[in-house]
Amino acid sequence: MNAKNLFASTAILALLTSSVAFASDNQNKAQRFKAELTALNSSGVVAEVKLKLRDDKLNVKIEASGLEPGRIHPQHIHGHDDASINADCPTLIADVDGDNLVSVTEGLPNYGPIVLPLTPFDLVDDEGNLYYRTSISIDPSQLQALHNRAIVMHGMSVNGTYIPSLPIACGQLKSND
Ligand SMILES: [Cu+2]
Repeated sequence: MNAKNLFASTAILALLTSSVAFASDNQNKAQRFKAELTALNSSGVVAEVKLKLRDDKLNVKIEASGLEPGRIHPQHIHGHDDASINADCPTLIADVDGDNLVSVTEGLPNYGPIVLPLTPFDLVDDEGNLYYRTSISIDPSQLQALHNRAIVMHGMSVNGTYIPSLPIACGQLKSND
């Protein structure tokens, strides 16, 4: 290898090394988000959700109260297909059929479809509290623009019938860095 080639390969090596260092810096930086959920459909449910996204791991913490004891309450990240549109939470104005409930479909114009289920869904304790921790492996491209997403919890009895899909709490995710 002559001096010119040696110089070129050293320069390329330096470039490679610096771009690798840059990539790993980016990868290791955790993004944190938080949502304060308020009740939907007069459920009385309040919840706080914290998310930490690093690389392909999403850590989820949920603390909720006022849930129906002994039930599984589906919980999801919701958002619009166009991730630049900010998902929000419906009010009773979203009740199209006039039954005084916002059904899961009536809320879709506000919070959009499910982006990611926060599974496993755990049983709620006898007092209606949920203290939830999980770590989900995800494809990071699935979770763009988390600051434009919302968390929705579901499941409540109406006139003695449990409706697992009925929205009971909702909150917008905000950056919590
Ligand atoms: Cu949902």
